[in-house]
Amino acid sequence: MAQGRGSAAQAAVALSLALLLLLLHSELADSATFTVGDSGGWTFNTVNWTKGKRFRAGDVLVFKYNPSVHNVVVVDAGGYNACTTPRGAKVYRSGNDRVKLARGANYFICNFPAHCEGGMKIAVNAV
Ligand SMILES: *[C@@H]1O[C@H](CO)[C@@H](O)[C@H](O)[C@H]1NC(C)=O
Ligand SMILES: [Cu+2]
Repeated sequence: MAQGRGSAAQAAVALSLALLLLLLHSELADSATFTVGDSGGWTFNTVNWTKGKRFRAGDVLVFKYNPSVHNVVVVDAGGYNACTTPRGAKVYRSGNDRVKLARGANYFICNFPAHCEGGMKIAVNAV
């Protein structure tokens, strides 16, 4: 009897684990990876690349660029609109940066002189 109950409990645990893995898997399957600017990469006039795309929290943006002439700076709405870099802003400069989107507004600019003004900025709303 005791053994019967034991295996029933084990089966329940196994089932719960299986369900948990299934949930985790579907969460992962849900997240998408986007190459910013598509084949053109992260460059001037990328500002409208986001149009018509649907982003979710946890999706990954891949910024591909030549790091000797561009970078990726995480900014706020003010920094995005005015092309300015807030104090302490996170700067990526590898040339192949993967950035996970947070829920809500995510703003990125290149802060090399005049690049943001040249449309090297994106605003991404992740739901
Ligand atoms: C981006 O879209 C806006 C609004 O439609 C437009 O005025 C602007 O010229 C576009 N910029 C580029 C670089 O295509
Ligand atoms: Cu740039």
